[in-house]
Amino acid sequence: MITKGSYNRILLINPPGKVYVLPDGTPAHRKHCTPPLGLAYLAANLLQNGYEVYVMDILAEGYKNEIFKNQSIMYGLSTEDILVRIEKIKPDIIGISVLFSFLIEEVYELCKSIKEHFPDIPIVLGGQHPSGAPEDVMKCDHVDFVIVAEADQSIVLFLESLNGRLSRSEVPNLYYRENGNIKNTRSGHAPIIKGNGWNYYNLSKANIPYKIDNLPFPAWDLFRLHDYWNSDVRIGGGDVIRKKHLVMITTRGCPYACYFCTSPLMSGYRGYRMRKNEEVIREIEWLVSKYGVEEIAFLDDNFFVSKPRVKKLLKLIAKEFPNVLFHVPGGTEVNALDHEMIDLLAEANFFKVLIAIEAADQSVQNSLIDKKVKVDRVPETIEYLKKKGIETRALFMIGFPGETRQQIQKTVDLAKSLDVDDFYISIVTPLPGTPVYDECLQKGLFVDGFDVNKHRYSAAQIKLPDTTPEELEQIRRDVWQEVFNEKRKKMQSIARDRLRQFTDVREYERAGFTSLSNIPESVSQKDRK
Ligand code: B12
Ligand code: SF4
Repeated sequence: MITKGSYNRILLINPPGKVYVLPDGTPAHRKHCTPPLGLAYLAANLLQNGYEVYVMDILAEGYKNEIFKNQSIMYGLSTEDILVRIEKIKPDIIGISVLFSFLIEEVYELCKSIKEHFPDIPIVLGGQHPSGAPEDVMKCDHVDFVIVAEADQSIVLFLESLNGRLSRSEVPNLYYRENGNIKNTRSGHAPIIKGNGWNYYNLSKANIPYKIDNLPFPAWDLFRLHDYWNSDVRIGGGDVIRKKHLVMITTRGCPYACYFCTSPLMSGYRGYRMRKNEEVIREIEWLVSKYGVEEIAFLDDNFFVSKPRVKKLLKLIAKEFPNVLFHVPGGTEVNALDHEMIDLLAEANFFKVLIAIEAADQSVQNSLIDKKVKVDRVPETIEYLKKKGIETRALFMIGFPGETRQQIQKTVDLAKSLDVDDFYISIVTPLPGTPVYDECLQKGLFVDGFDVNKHRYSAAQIKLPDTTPEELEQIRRDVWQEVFNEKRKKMQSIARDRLRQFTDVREYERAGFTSLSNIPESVSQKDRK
Protein backbone atom coordinates (compact mmCIF):
# COMPACT_ATOMS: atom_id res chain seq x y z
CA MET A 1 0.00 0.00 0.00
CA ILE A 2 1.40 3.38 -1.02
CA THR A 3 0.78 6.02 1.61
CA LYS A 4 1.02 9.78 1.22
CA GLY A 5 4.22 11.06 2.75
CA SER A 6 7.59 12.32 1.82
CA TYR A 7 8.71 11.36 -1.69
CA ASN A 8 11.60 13.61 -2.57
CA ARG A 9 14.43 11.28 -3.66
CA ILE A 10 13.69 9.66 -6.99
CA LEU A 11 15.84 7.09 -8.71
CA LEU A 12 15.38 6.83 -12.49
CA ILE A 13 16.47 3.55 -14.08
CA ASN A 14 17.31 2.61 -17.66
CA PRO A 15 16.92 -1.18 -17.97
CA PRO A 16 19.54 -3.63 -19.31
CA GLY A 17 20.25 -4.39 -22.96
CA LYS A 18 19.15 -7.57 -24.68
CA VAL A 19 20.07 -9.28 -27.94
CA TYR A 20 18.27 -12.38 -29.15
CA VAL A 21 20.55 -15.22 -30.23
CA LEU A 22 19.47 -17.02 -33.40
CA PRO A 23 19.52 -20.83 -33.56
CA ASP A 24 22.86 -20.76 -35.41
CA GLY A 25 24.45 -19.00 -32.42
CA THR A 26 24.59 -15.62 -34.14
CA PRO A 27 23.16 -12.57 -32.34
CA ALA A 28 20.13 -11.15 -34.14
CA HIS A 29 21.60 -7.65 -34.01
CA ARG A 30 24.44 -5.69 -32.45
CA LYS A 31 24.56 -4.26 -28.94
CA HIS A 32 23.71 -0.60 -28.52
CA CYS A 33 24.46 1.99 -25.89
CA THR A 34 22.54 5.22 -26.41
CA PRO A 35 22.19 8.01 -23.85
CA PRO A 36 18.54 7.79 -22.64
CA LEU A 37 17.13 11.15 -23.64
CA GLY A 38 13.68 10.53 -22.13
CA LEU A 39 15.12 9.92 -18.66
CA ALA A 40 17.42 12.94 -19.01
CA TYR A 41 14.35 15.09 -19.70
CA LEU A 42 12.40 13.64 -16.76
CA ALA A 43 15.40 14.22 -14.48
CA ALA A 44 15.73 17.85 -15.63
CA ASN A 45 12.06 18.56 -14.94
CA LEU A 46 12.22 16.95 -11.52
CA LEU A 47 15.38 18.86 -10.58
CA GLN A 48 13.77 22.09 -11.72
CA ASN A 49 10.92 21.38 -9.33
CA GLY A 50 13.19 20.80 -6.35
CA TYR A 51 13.35 17.01 -6.31
CA GLU A 52 16.54 15.06 -5.59
CA VAL A 53 17.23 12.88 -8.61
CA TYR A 54 19.53 9.87 -9.09
CA VAL A 55 20.06 7.94 -12.28
CA MET A 56 21.17 4.35 -12.86
CA ASP A 57 21.72 3.30 -16.47
CA ILE A 58 21.92 -0.46 -16.02
CA LEU A 59 22.76 -0.96 -19.71
CA ALA A 60 25.56 1.58 -20.03
CA GLU A 61 27.14 1.10 -16.61
CA GLY A 62 27.37 -2.68 -17.09
CA TYR A 63 27.85 -2.66 -20.86
CA LYS A 64 30.59 -5.30 -20.86
CA ASN A 65 28.84 -7.59 -18.37
CA GLU A 66 26.96 -10.22 -20.42
CA ILE A 67 24.91 -13.21 -19.37
CA PHE A 68 23.03 -15.71 -21.50
CA LYS A 69 19.39 -16.09 -20.51
CA ASN A 70 16.17 -17.09 -22.29
CA GLN A 71 17.91 -17.51 -25.65
CA SER A 72 19.27 -13.95 -25.37
CA ILE A 73 22.40 -12.16 -24.30
CA MET A 74 21.53 -9.71 -21.55
CA TYR A 75 24.02 -6.96 -20.83
CA GLY A 76 24.15 -4.58 -17.92
CA LEU A 77 24.74 -4.34 -14.18
CA SER A 78 24.05 -7.51 -12.17
CA THR A 79 21.01 -7.67 -9.90
CA GLU A 80 23.34 -7.67 -6.86
CA ASP A 81 25.01 -4.45 -8.05
CA ILE A 82 21.63 -2.84 -8.69
CA LEU A 83 20.35 -3.73 -5.23
CA VAL A 84 23.54 -2.45 -3.56
CA ARG A 85 23.15 0.85 -5.41
CA ILE A 86 19.52 1.17 -4.36
CA GLU A 87 20.49 0.47 -0.76
CA LYS A 88 23.08 3.24 -0.97
CA ILE A 89 20.83 5.82 -2.66
CA LYS A 90 17.81 5.02 -0.49
CA PRO A 91 15.29 6.47 -2.94
CA ASP A 92 11.74 7.27 -1.87
CA ILE A 93 10.47 6.14 -5.26
CA ILE A 94 11.85 4.41 -8.37
CA GLY A 95 10.94 5.18 -11.99
CA ILE A 96 11.84 2.75 -14.76
CA SER A 97 11.80 3.55 -18.49
CA VAL A 98 10.62 0.87 -20.90
CA LEU A 99 11.39 2.12 -24.39
CA PHE A 100 11.43 -1.32 -25.97
CA SER A 101 8.56 -3.81 -25.68
CA PHE A 102 10.96 -6.75 -25.94
CA LEU A 103 12.41 -5.83 -22.52
CA ILE A 104 9.21 -5.94 -20.52
CA GLU A 105 9.76 -9.39 -18.99
CA GLU A 106 13.22 -8.38 -17.77
CA VAL A 107 11.73 -5.20 -16.32
CA TYR A 108 9.11 -7.25 -14.46
CA GLU A 109 11.91 -9.42 -13.03
CA LEU A 110 13.81 -6.31 -12.00
CA CYS A 111 10.71 -4.91 -10.26
CA LYS A 112 10.27 -8.25 -8.47
CA SER A 113 13.86 -8.23 -7.17
CA ILE A 114 13.53 -4.62 -6.04
CA LYS A 115 10.25 -5.32 -4.24
CA GLU A 116 11.67 -8.41 -2.51
CA HIS A 117 14.39 -6.26 -0.95
CA PHE A 118 12.66 -2.89 -0.72
CA PRO A 119 8.91 -3.61 -0.46
CA ASP A 120 8.09 -0.06 0.62
CA ILE A 121 9.59 1.76 -2.36
CA PRO A 122 6.89 2.47 -4.95
CA ILE A 123 7.76 1.69 -8.57
CA VAL A 124 6.40 3.69 -11.51
CA LEU A 125 6.88 2.61 -15.12
CA GLY A 126 6.74 4.80 -18.22
CA GLY A 127 7.91 4.93 -21.83
CA GLN A 128 6.72 3.32 -25.04
CA HIS A 129 5.68 -0.14 -23.86
CA PRO A 130 3.73 0.85 -20.72
CA SER A 131 2.04 3.57 -22.80
CA GLY A 132 0.84 0.99 -25.34
CA ALA A 133 -0.20 -1.67 -22.83
CA PRO A 134 -0.84 0.15 -19.52
CA GLU A 135 -3.50 -2.23 -18.18
CA ASP A 136 -1.37 -5.22 -19.01
CA VAL A 137 1.66 -3.74 -17.25
CA MET A 138 -0.42 -2.90 -14.18
CA LYS A 139 -1.29 -6.60 -13.92
CA CYS A 140 2.27 -7.13 -12.70
CA ASP A 141 1.95 -6.97 -8.89
CA HIS A 142 5.39 -5.42 -8.53
CA VAL A 143 4.46 -2.34 -10.55
CA ASP A 144 2.59 0.29 -8.53
CA PHE A 145 1.97 2.96 -11.19
CA VAL A 146 2.17 3.58 -14.91
CA ILE A 147 2.35 7.02 -16.48
CA VAL A 148 1.59 6.95 -20.19
CA ALA A 149 2.83 9.27 -22.98
CA GLU A 150 5.43 12.06 -22.71
CA ALA A 151 5.79 12.45 -18.96
CA ASP A 152 8.04 15.50 -18.48
CA GLN A 153 5.33 17.35 -16.59
CA SER A 154 3.09 14.54 -15.40
CA ILE A 155 5.89 12.89 -13.40
CA VAL A 156 6.29 16.10 -11.41
CA LEU A 157 2.54 16.33 -10.79
CA PHE A 158 2.57 12.67 -9.79
CA LEU A 159 5.19 13.31 -7.09
CA GLU A 160 3.30 16.37 -5.95
CA SER A 161 0.25 14.16 -5.46
CA LEU A 162 2.23 11.50 -3.57
CA ASN A 163 3.48 14.30 -1.33
CA GLY A 164 -0.11 15.34 -0.66
CA ARG A 165 0.05 18.67 -2.49
CA LEU A 166 -2.30 17.64 -5.31
CA SER A 167 -5.14 15.18 -5.58
CA ARG A 168 -4.55 12.07 -7.63
CA SER A 169 -7.20 13.12 -10.16
CA GLU A 170 -5.04 16.14 -10.99
CA VAL A 171 -2.24 13.89 -12.26
CA PRO A 172 -2.81 13.22 -15.95
CA ASN A 173 -2.20 9.91 -17.73
CA LEU A 174 -1.76 7.92 -14.52
CA TYR A 175 -2.70 4.27 -13.94
CA TYR A 176 -2.95 3.10 -10.34
CA ARG A 177 -4.66 0.51 -8.14
CA GLU A 178 -7.59 1.15 -5.82
CA ASN A 179 -9.06 -1.66 -3.73
CA GLY A 180 -7.38 -4.12 -6.04
CA ASN A 181 -8.85 -2.57 -9.21
CA ILE A 182 -6.83 -0.85 -11.92
CA LYS A 183 -7.97 2.76 -12.37
CA ASN A 184 -6.73 5.64 -14.46
CA THR A 185 -7.01 9.40 -14.69
CA ARG A 186 -7.62 9.46 -18.46
CA SER A 187 -11.32 8.66 -18.59
CA GLY A 188 -12.46 12.32 -18.52
CA HIS A 189 -11.32 12.90 -22.10
CA ALA A 190 -12.81 11.57 -25.30
CA PRO A 191 -10.06 9.99 -27.39
CA ILE A 192 -9.91 10.70 -31.11
CA ILE A 193 -9.18 7.02 -31.74
CA LYS A 194 -10.03 4.32 -29.24
CA GLY A 195 -7.98 1.16 -29.41
CA ASN A 196 -7.87 -2.02 -27.45
CA GLY A 197 -6.48 -0.82 -24.09
CA TRP A 198 -4.97 2.36 -25.58
CA ASN A 199 -6.21 5.69 -26.92
CA TYR A 200 -5.04 8.40 -29.27
CA TYR A 201 -5.83 11.89 -28.03
CA ASN A 202 -5.72 15.21 -29.80
CA LEU A 203 -2.71 17.21 -28.72
CA SER A 204 -4.88 19.57 -26.67
CA LYS A 205 -6.23 16.59 -24.68
CA ALA A 206 -3.05 14.56 -24.47
CA ASN A 207 -1.68 16.32 -21.37
CA ILE A 208 1.86 16.43 -22.67
CA PRO A 209 4.24 19.40 -23.01
CA TYR A 210 2.84 21.81 -25.58
CA LYS A 211 5.59 24.42 -25.89
CA ILE A 212 8.58 22.15 -25.83
CA ASP A 213 11.00 25.08 -25.75
CA ASN A 214 9.81 25.66 -22.20
CA LEU A 215 11.31 22.36 -21.08
CA PRO A 216 14.71 22.50 -19.38
CA PHE A 217 17.67 20.99 -21.22
CA PRO A 218 18.21 17.28 -20.47
CA ALA A 219 20.10 16.70 -17.20
CA TRP A 220 23.21 15.05 -18.65
CA ASP A 221 25.22 15.99 -15.53
CA LEU A 222 23.57 13.06 -13.76
CA PHE A 223 24.78 10.53 -16.35
CA ARG A 224 28.22 8.91 -16.65
CA LEU A 225 28.80 10.09 -20.20
CA HIS A 226 32.07 8.18 -20.55
CA ASP A 227 30.13 4.92 -20.35
CA TYR A 228 28.46 5.83 -23.67
CA TRP A 229 31.61 7.24 -25.18
CA ASN A 230 33.70 4.17 -24.31
CA SER A 231 31.23 1.54 -25.47
CA ASP A 232 31.18 -0.21 -28.80
CA VAL A 233 28.32 2.12 -29.49
CA ARG A 234 25.78 2.12 -32.21
CA ILE A 235 23.07 4.73 -32.69
CA GLY A 236 20.90 3.42 -35.49
CA GLY A 237 22.27 2.32 -38.83
CA GLY A 238 25.99 2.27 -38.13
CA ASP A 239 28.54 3.38 -35.63
CA VAL A 240 29.03 6.88 -34.44
CA ILE A 241 32.20 8.40 -35.83
CA ARG A 242 33.42 10.67 -33.06
CA LYS A 243 33.92 9.60 -29.47
CA LYS A 244 32.12 12.41 -27.66
CA HIS A 245 28.60 12.10 -28.97
CA LEU A 246 25.21 12.96 -27.50
CA VAL A 247 21.58 13.02 -28.52
CA MET A 248 18.99 15.79 -28.84
CA ILE A 249 15.47 16.36 -30.07
CA THR A 250 14.29 19.33 -32.16
CA THR A 251 10.62 18.40 -32.56
CA ARG A 252 8.27 16.04 -30.80
CA GLY A 253 5.55 13.92 -32.38
CA CYS A 254 4.64 13.68 -36.03
CA PRO A 255 1.91 15.14 -38.25
CA TYR A 256 1.26 11.66 -39.68
CA ALA A 257 -0.19 8.53 -38.08
CA CYS A 258 1.23 5.46 -39.81
CA TYR A 259 -0.64 2.44 -38.61
CA PHE A 260 2.39 0.57 -37.24
CA CYS A 261 3.89 3.53 -35.33
CA THR A 262 3.62 4.50 -31.66
CA SER A 263 4.20 8.21 -32.16
CA PRO A 264 0.49 9.20 -31.81
CA LEU A 265 0.36 7.26 -28.56
CA MET A 266 3.25 9.14 -26.97
CA SER A 267 2.87 12.55 -28.54
CA GLY A 268 -0.81 12.92 -29.35
CA TYR A 269 -2.58 12.22 -32.63
CA ARG A 270 -0.74 14.26 -35.27
CA GLY A 271 0.73 16.02 -32.22
CA TYR A 272 3.69 17.59 -33.97
CA ARG A 273 5.52 20.37 -32.10
CA MET A 274 8.62 22.24 -33.25
CA ARG A 275 11.28 23.97 -31.20
CA LYS A 276 12.52 27.37 -32.31
CA ASN A 277 15.71 27.06 -34.34
CA GLU A 278 17.45 29.51 -31.98
CA GLU A 279 16.68 27.20 -29.06
CA VAL A 280 18.06 24.21 -30.93
CA ILE A 281 21.25 26.16 -31.64
CA ARG A 282 21.44 27.19 -27.99
CA GLU A 283 21.29 23.54 -26.90
CA ILE A 284 23.98 22.49 -29.41
CA GLU A 285 26.18 25.31 -28.16
CA TRP A 286 25.65 24.13 -24.59
CA LEU A 287 26.51 20.51 -25.48
CA VAL A 288 29.66 21.60 -27.27
CA SER A 289 30.90 24.04 -24.67
CA LYS A 290 29.89 22.10 -21.55
CA TYR A 291 30.59 18.50 -22.58
CA GLY A 292 32.94 18.90 -25.54
CA VAL A 293 30.47 17.09 -27.80
CA GLU A 294 31.75 16.38 -31.33
CA GLU A 295 28.80 14.50 -32.80
CA ILE A 296 25.05 14.80 -32.29
CA ALA A 297 22.15 12.52 -33.25
CA PHE A 298 18.70 14.12 -33.54
CA LEU A 299 16.17 11.62 -32.20
CA ASP A 300 13.05 13.29 -33.61
CA ASP A 301 10.21 11.08 -34.82
CA ASN A 302 10.20 12.96 -38.10
CA PHE A 303 12.99 15.55 -38.22
CA PHE A 304 12.49 16.57 -41.85
CA VAL A 305 8.74 17.08 -41.95
CA SER A 306 8.82 20.89 -42.09
CA LYS A 307 11.18 21.71 -44.93
CA PRO A 308 11.39 25.48 -44.27
CA ARG A 309 12.29 24.85 -40.62
CA VAL A 310 14.96 22.31 -41.46
CA LYS A 311 16.52 24.38 -44.23
CA LYS A 312 16.87 27.39 -41.94
CA LEU A 313 18.26 25.19 -39.17
CA LEU A 314 20.81 23.59 -41.48
CA LYS A 315 22.07 27.00 -42.57
CA LEU A 316 22.53 28.03 -38.94
CA ILE A 317 24.27 24.76 -38.07
CA ALA A 318 26.66 25.03 -41.02
CA LYS A 319 27.61 28.55 -39.92
CA GLU A 320 27.89 27.94 -36.17
CA PHE A 321 29.24 24.39 -35.89
CA PRO A 322 31.58 23.56 -38.77
CA ASN A 323 33.46 21.03 -36.59
CA VAL A 324 30.53 19.01 -35.30
CA LEU A 325 29.02 15.97 -37.08
CA PHE A 326 25.28 15.32 -37.20
CA HIS A 327 22.85 12.57 -38.15
CA VAL A 328 19.20 11.56 -37.81
CA PRO A 329 18.92 7.85 -36.90
CA GLY A 330 15.10 7.87 -36.92
CA GLY A 331 14.90 7.83 -40.71
CA THR A 332 14.29 10.50 -43.33
CA GLU A 333 11.26 11.07 -45.49
CA VAL A 334 12.20 10.75 -49.14
CA ASN A 335 9.68 13.46 -50.01
CA ALA A 336 11.66 15.99 -47.96
CA LEU A 337 14.93 15.44 -49.78
CA ASP A 338 15.02 17.95 -52.64
CA HIS A 339 18.36 19.11 -54.07
CA GLU A 340 18.53 22.23 -51.93
CA MET A 341 17.93 20.14 -48.78
CA ILE A 342 20.67 17.71 -49.75
CA ASP A 343 23.12 20.55 -50.48
CA LEU A 344 22.41 22.04 -47.07
CA LEU A 345 22.78 18.68 -45.34
CA ALA A 346 26.22 18.26 -46.86
CA GLU A 347 27.24 21.78 -45.82
CA ALA A 348 26.06 21.18 -42.25
CA ASN A 349 28.11 17.94 -41.85
CA PHE A 350 25.20 15.53 -41.86
CA PHE A 351 27.42 12.62 -42.80
CA LYS A 352 24.74 9.96 -43.15
CA VAL A 353 21.10 9.74 -44.21
CA LEU A 354 18.75 6.82 -43.59
CA ILE A 355 15.91 6.99 -46.08
CA ALA A 356 12.68 5.45 -44.81
CA ILE A 357 11.19 3.83 -47.92
CA GLU A 358 9.31 1.05 -46.08
CA ALA A 359 7.53 -0.69 -49.00
CA ALA A 360 8.04 -0.83 -52.76
CA ASP A 361 4.44 -1.51 -53.64
CA GLN A 362 2.55 1.75 -54.04
CA SER A 363 -0.72 0.14 -52.93
CA VAL A 364 0.89 -0.83 -49.60
CA GLN A 365 2.20 2.73 -49.34
CA ASN A 366 -1.19 4.24 -50.05
CA SER A 367 -3.18 2.11 -47.66
CA LEU A 368 -0.81 1.72 -44.69
CA ILE A 369 1.90 4.35 -44.67
CA ASP A 370 0.49 7.75 -43.88
CA LYS A 371 3.54 9.70 -45.02
CA LYS A 372 3.04 8.26 -48.54
CA VAL A 373 6.57 7.84 -49.81
CA LYS A 374 6.94 8.68 -53.49
CA VAL A 375 8.80 5.50 -54.41
CA ASP A 376 9.63 6.65 -57.94
CA ARG A 377 11.67 9.57 -56.54
CA VAL A 378 13.99 7.27 -54.60
CA PRO A 379 16.73 6.40 -57.19
CA GLU A 380 17.28 10.00 -58.22
CA THR A 381 17.40 11.14 -54.57
CA ILE A 382 19.99 8.50 -53.75
CA GLU A 383 22.10 9.48 -56.73
CA TYR A 384 22.20 13.10 -55.60
CA LEU A 385 22.96 12.21 -51.96
CA LYS A 386 25.91 10.13 -53.11
CA LYS A 387 27.09 12.88 -55.41
CA LYS A 388 27.25 15.15 -52.38
CA GLY A 389 29.29 12.54 -50.47
CA ILE A 390 26.58 11.66 -47.94
CA GLU A 391 26.54 8.05 -46.80
CA THR A 392 23.14 6.72 -47.82
CA ARG A 393 21.22 3.90 -46.22
CA ALA A 394 17.67 2.75 -46.85
CA LEU A 395 15.05 1.32 -44.48
CA PHE A 396 12.38 -1.17 -45.53
CA MET A 397 9.62 -3.18 -43.86
CA ILE A 398 8.18 -6.53 -44.91
CA GLY A 399 5.32 -8.60 -43.54
CA PHE A 400 2.40 -6.14 -43.32
CA PRO A 401 -0.93 -7.91 -42.67
CA GLY A 402 -2.26 -9.13 -46.02
CA GLU A 403 1.02 -8.52 -47.84
CA THR A 404 1.56 -11.11 -50.56
CA ARG A 405 4.78 -12.89 -51.45
CA GLN A 406 4.86 -10.87 -54.66
CA GLN A 407 4.63 -7.56 -52.81
CA ILE A 408 7.34 -8.66 -50.37
CA GLN A 409 9.57 -9.66 -53.27
CA LYS A 410 9.02 -6.24 -54.82
CA THR A 411 10.42 -4.59 -51.68
CA VAL A 412 13.36 -7.01 -51.58
CA ASP A 413 14.11 -6.38 -55.26
CA LEU A 414 13.96 -2.62 -54.77
CA ALA A 415 16.31 -2.83 -51.78
CA LYS A 416 18.80 -4.85 -53.80
CA SER A 417 18.58 -2.68 -56.87
CA LEU A 418 19.23 0.67 -55.20
CA ASP A 419 22.73 2.08 -55.20
CA VAL A 420 22.77 2.64 -51.42
CA ASP A 421 25.72 2.03 -49.12
CA ASP A 422 23.60 -0.19 -46.93
CA PHE A 423 19.98 -1.10 -46.29
CA TYR A 424 17.94 -2.68 -43.50
CA ILE A 425 14.84 -4.78 -43.95
CA SER A 426 12.74 -5.02 -40.79
CA ILE A 427 9.90 -7.40 -40.19
CA VAL A 428 6.69 -5.55 -39.29
CA THR A 429 6.27 -5.74 -35.51
CA PRO A 430 2.75 -5.35 -34.09
CA LEU A 431 3.59 -3.00 -31.23
CA PRO A 432 1.02 -2.66 -28.46
CA GLY A 433 -0.79 0.64 -28.80
CA THR A 434 -0.89 0.68 -32.60
CA PRO A 435 -3.68 0.00 -35.12
CA VAL A 436 -1.68 -2.86 -36.65
CA TYR A 437 -1.67 -4.61 -33.28
CA ASP A 438 -5.44 -4.31 -32.97
CA GLU A 439 -5.99 -5.47 -36.55
CA CYS A 440 -3.95 -8.61 -35.85
CA LEU A 441 -5.89 -9.21 -32.65
CA GLN A 442 -9.28 -8.75 -34.30
CA LYS A 443 -8.51 -10.84 -37.38
CA GLY A 444 -6.58 -13.55 -35.54
CA LEU A 445 -3.38 -12.77 -37.42
CA PHE A 446 -0.88 -13.29 -34.60
CA VAL A 447 1.35 -16.31 -35.17
CA ASP A 448 0.77 -19.26 -32.83
CA GLY A 449 2.25 -18.66 -29.39
CA PHE A 450 2.34 -14.86 -29.82
CA ASP A 451 2.74 -13.14 -26.47
CA VAL A 452 2.87 -9.37 -26.04
CA ASN A 453 5.38 -9.85 -23.24
CA LYS A 454 7.72 -11.84 -25.47
CA HIS A 455 8.15 -9.46 -28.39
CA ARG A 456 11.11 -10.08 -30.67
CA TYR A 457 11.75 -7.51 -33.39
CA SER A 458 13.58 -9.79 -35.84
CA ALA A 459 10.83 -12.45 -35.68
CA ALA A 460 7.74 -12.76 -37.86
CA GLN A 461 4.70 -12.33 -35.64
CA ILE A 462 1.93 -11.76 -38.18
CA LYS A 463 0.32 -14.50 -40.31
CA LEU A 464 0.55 -13.67 -44.01
CA PRO A 465 -1.55 -14.95 -46.93
CA ASP A 466 1.16 -16.93 -48.72
CA THR A 467 4.39 -16.70 -46.71
CA THR A 468 5.08 -18.64 -43.50
CA PRO A 469 6.82 -16.88 -40.57
CA GLU A 470 9.92 -19.04 -41.14
CA GLU A 471 10.01 -18.10 -44.83
CA LEU A 472 9.68 -14.41 -44.03
CA GLU A 473 12.56 -14.53 -41.54
CA GLN A 474 14.64 -16.48 -44.05
CA ILE A 475 13.94 -13.99 -46.85
CA ARG A 476 15.25 -11.16 -44.68
CA ARG A 477 18.35 -13.04 -43.63
CA ASP A 478 19.14 -14.31 -47.13
CA VAL A 479 19.09 -10.82 -48.63
CA TRP A 480 21.33 -9.52 -45.86
CA GLN A 481 23.80 -12.39 -46.40
CA GLU A 482 23.62 -12.11 -50.19
CA VAL A 483 24.54 -8.46 -50.35
CA PHE A 484 26.90 -8.40 -47.37
CA ASN A 485 30.13 -8.60 -49.31
CA GLU A 486 29.00 -6.08 -51.85
CA LYS A 487 27.99 -3.61 -49.13
CA ARG A 488 31.24 -4.21 -47.32
CA LYS A 489 33.16 -3.22 -50.43
CA LYS A 490 31.12 -0.04 -50.75
CA MET A 491 31.90 0.77 -47.15
CA GLN A 492 35.62 0.81 -47.95
CA SER A 493 35.03 4.29 -49.17
CA ILE A 494 33.32 5.41 -46.01
CA ALA A 495 35.54 6.38 -43.15
CA ARG A 496 35.63 4.14 -40.11
CA ASP A 497 32.57 2.04 -40.73
CA ARG A 498 32.63 -1.16 -38.74
CA LEU A 499 31.06 -3.22 -41.51
CA ARG A 500 34.11 -3.10 -43.72
CA GLN A 501 36.30 -4.72 -41.05
CA PHE A 502 34.57 -8.08 -41.39
CA THR A 503 34.52 -10.73 -44.06
CA ASP A 504 31.38 -12.56 -43.01
CA VAL A 505 27.97 -11.46 -41.81
CA ARG A 506 28.15 -13.66 -38.70
CA GLU A 507 31.53 -12.25 -37.79
CA TYR A 508 30.04 -8.76 -38.09
CA GLU A 509 27.05 -9.56 -35.92
CA ARG A 510 29.24 -11.09 -33.23
CA ALA A 511 31.35 -7.95 -32.90
CA GLY A 512 31.29 -6.22 -29.55
CA PHE A 513 30.08 -9.27 -27.58
CA THR A 514 32.32 -10.69 -24.90
CA SER A 515 30.48 -13.89 -24.03
CA LEU A 516 29.45 -15.66 -27.24
CA SER A 517 31.84 -18.53 -26.60
CA ASN A 518 29.99 -19.23 -23.33
CA ILE A 519 26.63 -19.88 -24.98
CA PRO A 520 25.68 -23.50 -24.28
CA GLU A 521 26.14 -25.82 -27.28
CA SER A 522 22.52 -26.93 -27.07
CA VAL A 523 21.45 -23.46 -28.17
CA SER A 524 23.29 -23.64 -31.41
CA GLN A 525 21.91 -26.06 -33.93
CA LYS A 526 24.46 -25.39 -36.62
CA ASP A 527 28.18 -25.14 -36.51
CA ARG A 528 29.18 -21.86 -34.88
CA LYS A 529 32.26 -20.15 -36.17
C1 B12 B 1 16.87 6.67 -30.29
C2 B12 B 1 16.05 5.44 -30.62
C3 B12 B 1 16.73 4.24 -30.65
C4 B12 B 1 18.18 4.08 -30.24
C5 B12 B 1 18.28 3.62 -28.77
C6 B12 B 1 17.50 4.50 -27.80
C7 B12 B 1 17.88 4.34 -26.35
N1 B12 B 1 17.85 5.37 -25.56
O1 B12 B 1 18.22 3.28 -25.90
C8 B12 B 1 18.62 2.95 -31.22
C9 B12 B 1 19.00 3.58 -32.51
C10 B12 B 1 19.72 2.04 -30.74
C11 B12 B 1 17.28 2.24 -31.43
C12 B12 B 1 17.18 0.96 -31.88
C13 B12 B 1 15.97 0.30 -32.05
N2 B12 B 1 14.76 0.85 -31.95
CO1 B12 B 1 14.47 2.69 -31.46
N3 B12 B 1 14.02 4.44 -31.19
C14 B12 B 1 14.67 5.51 -30.87
C15 B12 B 1 13.77 6.76 -30.94
C16 B12 B 1 13.93 7.35 -32.34
C17 B12 B 1 14.00 7.87 -29.95
C18 B12 B 1 13.91 7.51 -28.45
C19 B12 B 1 14.00 8.78 -27.67
O2 B12 B 1 15.02 9.07 -27.08
N4 B12 B 1 12.93 9.60 -27.72
C20 B12 B 1 12.89 10.91 -27.14
C21 B12 B 1 12.49 10.88 -25.67
C22 B12 B 1 12.32 12.30 -25.17
O3 B12 B 1 11.26 10.20 -25.56
P1 B12 B 1 11.06 8.86 -24.69
O4 B12 B 1 12.31 8.12 -24.54
O5 B12 B 1 9.89 8.14 -25.22
O6 B12 B 1 10.71 9.42 -23.23
C23 B12 B 1 9.49 10.07 -22.89
C24 B12 B 1 8.34 9.13 -22.53
O7 B12 B 1 8.47 7.84 -23.08
C25 B12 B 1 8.29 9.09 -21.04
N5 B12 B 1 9.17 8.18 -20.32
C26 B12 B 1 10.32 7.61 -20.71
N6 B12 B 1 10.87 6.91 -19.72
C27 B12 B 1 10.06 7.02 -18.66
C28 B12 B 1 10.15 6.50 -17.36
C29 B12 B 1 9.15 6.80 -16.44
C30 B12 B 1 9.26 6.28 -15.05
C31 B12 B 1 8.05 7.60 -16.83
C32 B12 B 1 6.97 7.90 -15.88
C33 B12 B 1 7.95 8.11 -18.15
C34 B12 B 1 8.96 7.82 -19.03
O8 B12 B 1 8.68 10.42 -20.73
C35 B12 B 1 9.75 10.81 -21.59
C36 B12 B 1 9.79 12.30 -21.76
O9 B12 B 1 8.62 12.77 -22.37
C37 B12 B 1 12.37 6.11 -30.75
C38 B12 B 1 11.23 6.89 -31.37
C39 B12 B 1 10.92 8.10 -30.55
N7 B12 B 1 10.94 9.25 -31.18
O10 B12 B 1 10.71 8.03 -29.34
C40 B12 B 1 12.56 4.71 -31.36
C41 B12 B 1 11.87 3.48 -30.72
C42 B12 B 1 12.05 3.54 -29.24
N8 B12 B 1 12.64 2.36 -31.28
C43 B12 B 1 11.91 1.35 -31.57
C44 B12 B 1 12.42 0.16 -32.15
C45 B12 B 1 11.38 -0.87 -32.57
C46 B12 B 1 13.79 -0.04 -32.31
C47 B12 B 1 14.48 -1.26 -32.93
C48 B12 B 1 13.87 -2.58 -32.57
C49 B12 B 1 14.52 -1.03 -34.44
C50 B12 B 1 14.95 -2.25 -35.22
N9 B12 B 1 14.02 -2.83 -35.97
O11 B12 B 1 16.06 -2.64 -35.11
C51 B12 B 1 15.92 -1.16 -32.38
C52 B12 B 1 16.12 -2.03 -31.11
C53 B12 B 1 17.35 -1.70 -30.36
C54 B12 B 1 17.65 -2.61 -29.23
N10 B12 B 1 17.01 -2.49 -28.11
O12 B12 B 1 18.49 -3.42 -29.30
C55 B12 B 1 10.47 1.59 -31.23
C56 B12 B 1 10.11 0.85 -29.94
C57 B12 B 1 8.66 0.45 -29.88
C58 B12 B 1 8.40 -0.57 -28.84
N11 B12 B 1 7.23 -0.43 -28.19
O13 B12 B 1 9.14 -1.48 -28.60
C59 B12 B 1 10.41 3.14 -31.17
C60 B12 B 1 9.37 3.69 -30.23
C61 B12 B 1 10.14 3.64 -32.62
C62 B12 B 1 8.77 3.26 -33.13
N12 B12 B 1 7.78 4.12 -32.97
O14 B12 B 1 8.59 2.23 -33.66
N13 B12 B 1 16.26 3.06 -31.16
S1 SF4 C 1 5.96 9.27 -40.52
FE1 SF4 C 1 7.33 8.09 -39.18
S2 SF4 C 1 7.09 8.97 -37.12
FE2 SF4 C 1 5.39 9.73 -38.38
S3 SF4 C 1 3.72 8.31 -37.94
FE3 SF4 C 1 4.76 7.55 -39.80
S4 SF4 C 1 6.31 6.10 -39.04
FE4 SF4 C 1 5.61 7.32 -37.25
